[in-house]
Amino acid sequence: MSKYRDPILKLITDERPNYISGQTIAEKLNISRMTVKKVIDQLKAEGISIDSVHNKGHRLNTFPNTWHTSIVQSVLTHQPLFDIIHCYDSVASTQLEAKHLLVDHDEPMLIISDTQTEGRGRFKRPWQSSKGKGLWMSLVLRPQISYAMLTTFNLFMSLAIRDAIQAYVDEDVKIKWPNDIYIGEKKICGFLTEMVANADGIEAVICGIGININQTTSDWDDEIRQIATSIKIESGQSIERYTFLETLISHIAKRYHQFLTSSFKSIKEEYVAASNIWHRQLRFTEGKRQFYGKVIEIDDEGFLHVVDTTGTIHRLMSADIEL
Ligand code: BT5
Repeated sequence: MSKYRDPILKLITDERPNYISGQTIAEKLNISRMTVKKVIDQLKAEGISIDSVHNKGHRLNTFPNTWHTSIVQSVLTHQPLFDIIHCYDSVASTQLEAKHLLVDHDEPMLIISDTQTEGRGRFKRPWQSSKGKGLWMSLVLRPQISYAMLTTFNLFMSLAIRDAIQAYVDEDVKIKWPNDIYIGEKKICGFLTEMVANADGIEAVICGIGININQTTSDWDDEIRQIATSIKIESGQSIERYTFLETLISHIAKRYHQFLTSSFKSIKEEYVAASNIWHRQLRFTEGKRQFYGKVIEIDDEGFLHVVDTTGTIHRLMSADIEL
């Protein structure tokens, strides 16, 4: 593969919806027009839809249905969160990939894969990552914060993800505390936050996000089909994933800034209104403990207060909740 493949694809994407001439590309990269032509032919052979017109140049017609690092870089040029982006066709898990990469990179970064062979939820539960149909990503951030402050990170992230999905569907998109996003009784997204710490404090926060985008029910096995939904199922339309990613990252950037500069109290009202855990009997699992109860409130630190069937009140930082 030519070393100019990615730079050329990025230049063409940067210029969209306009054409960029072969001459301009050749000058910017200090290569011959013949090399430009060869690489563009190769990109077309890969299935990337590039329109080439005599005297005008080359234009990206539509975003491909696979993730390309240079296209993601172009689409996310103005976001403030990270400089490093890596896209893959397939990895075991973007969380694992992120943990390997952060050892050699101090910078925040975004890892995306088109599928995962060992995608995982919390407690190593399997996460179904259909190829080409979802957004399977890990975001590595480097906030200078205390351990205590990290407890509210998920709450800010869930509002960001909720808002991004809500922009695509009419049905109410709800947050199931602490880290699921639902439409009705079905899960459309799950995410988890892990951290790498040393004696001085938090080194990195790795937020793994899985969003079902273009799946239909036949993409899941029987078990998941009963409990999952996708943006396509809810909206009746196929979603262009690059544009969705751009929307999501802009919501995450906004909420991450809020997280760093204000307390959970400032978004609590919004969070409470977006949650789906009120006024119903729920089953809570916290470690080995299991009980039924109703949520009374979310406090200013983001902890859930639950009254169980015996009248005992529990203050939870995290738990599995069954609706
Ligand atoms: C989560 O765990 O919901 C967090 C999922 C995080 C996945 C992302 S994808 C990118 C990154 N790389 C990874 O390897 N992981 C992250 P939890 O609350 O434990 O829920 C897991 C449960 O969700 C499973 O036991 C299934 O019941 C269900 N599930 C699995 N795949 C699903 C899917 N595609 N859609 C909806 N539910 C699913």
